[in-house]
Amino acid sequence: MRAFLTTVACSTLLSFAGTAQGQAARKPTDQRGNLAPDRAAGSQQSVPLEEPTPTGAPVETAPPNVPEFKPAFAGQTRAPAVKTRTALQVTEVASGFNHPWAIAFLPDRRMLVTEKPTGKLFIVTPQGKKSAPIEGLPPVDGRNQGGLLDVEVGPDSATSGLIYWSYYEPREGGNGLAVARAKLVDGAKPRIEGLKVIFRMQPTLESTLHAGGRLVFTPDGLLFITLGERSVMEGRVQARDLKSDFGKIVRIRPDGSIPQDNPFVGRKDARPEIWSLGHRNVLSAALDSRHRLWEVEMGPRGGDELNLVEAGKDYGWPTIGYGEEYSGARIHKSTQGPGMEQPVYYWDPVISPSGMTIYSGDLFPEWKGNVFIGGLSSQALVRLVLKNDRVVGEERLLLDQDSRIREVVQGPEGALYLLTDERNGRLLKVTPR
Ligand SMILES: [Ca+2]
Repeated sequence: MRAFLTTVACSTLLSFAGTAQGQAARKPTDQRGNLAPDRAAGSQQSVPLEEPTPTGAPVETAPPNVPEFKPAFAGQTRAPAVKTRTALQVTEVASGFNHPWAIAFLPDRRMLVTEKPTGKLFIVTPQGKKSAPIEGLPPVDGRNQGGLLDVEVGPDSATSGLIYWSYYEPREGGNGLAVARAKLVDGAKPRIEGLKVIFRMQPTLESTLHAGGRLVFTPDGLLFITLGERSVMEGRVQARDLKSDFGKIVRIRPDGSIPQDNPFVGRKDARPEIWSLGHRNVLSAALDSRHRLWEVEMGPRGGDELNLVEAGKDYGWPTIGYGEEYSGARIHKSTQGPGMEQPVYYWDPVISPSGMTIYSGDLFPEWKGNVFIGGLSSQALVRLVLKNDRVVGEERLLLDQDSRIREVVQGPEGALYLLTDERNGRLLKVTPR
């Protein structure tokens, strides 16, 4: 598994020293695009024991949007800046993807790559050769933040060939997030067979925003699905309502059935698939080395959050939080409330998170246990150093790429693979130089 892929396929080699990242290179990070924000974990002690806890100034230097909200504990925001010592090489593996959203590795090291607005799914070789779009996927509602979103290879894919994907599904009376699975049939014209929709977010409502859509398989073969609250007020107010899937993380079996040890099974006032509640729009999620689920959710202005997600817990949106409306209007009376969890960390101004991995590879020993998050409006690969489940250091990498980063995954050989969110979206690979 540690064999390094020496085939550098690409057209372009872009290099930079990670240590040369300075504040001067920072771009404004608090301006999102015109669209409403759209952005979906694993860890242990991420600092080797001999490493001192970082100290000093934070990486963020801009003033907060909501200065009247103060952190609940030291280190909940603006952790000290840290710098990667290893010089990085960024290699463009492939390009020409129309707003790609997700990467998943097949057992043979080829990748599945989704295109959000077109609903197309491609197979890409490690050398960057792209297949024809896989035939047979159901139609998507590709407007705005909808479309074809995450893709995952099933836990038994080597024998079953099953792949899983999430998408905004057009429905009678609106739309909603759905998750489907099928067997991938390889060949010159790849296709799927045995399509089954295993999950449909309820209720149906018309919205092209805040879909959520990250998929995370657990080692015991269960599937977490992150679900946004749809952005429109009718959806937002359901984020803490157990009768609605909006603003929830759910846990199902790969065939769509409900694990009987889910926290709300047996309650008449709750949907049994719900794992956690009170989320806004979770576009970053990953397991740590202890198999715990972490997520980063796209907050309002000044309110992006990192959370450690536990069964049955309420993460507070829209009742509590650290941000405000884009108009500057108040959302929350307070940052804290009874029965509601505090984020482990928050960003004000925001990073606009999408994609997440908790590094477990051998290619970058200094990154073990660190959290990597794609940044859209921040146009950065955000690195967090954790210690005892708190953030003790933050770094913004790849600012010289001038690109919104939609996805970050760890490849089988320990490199990071990224997607840029643009009309000519690129698949990038990050290795030591
Ligand atoms: Ca929260």
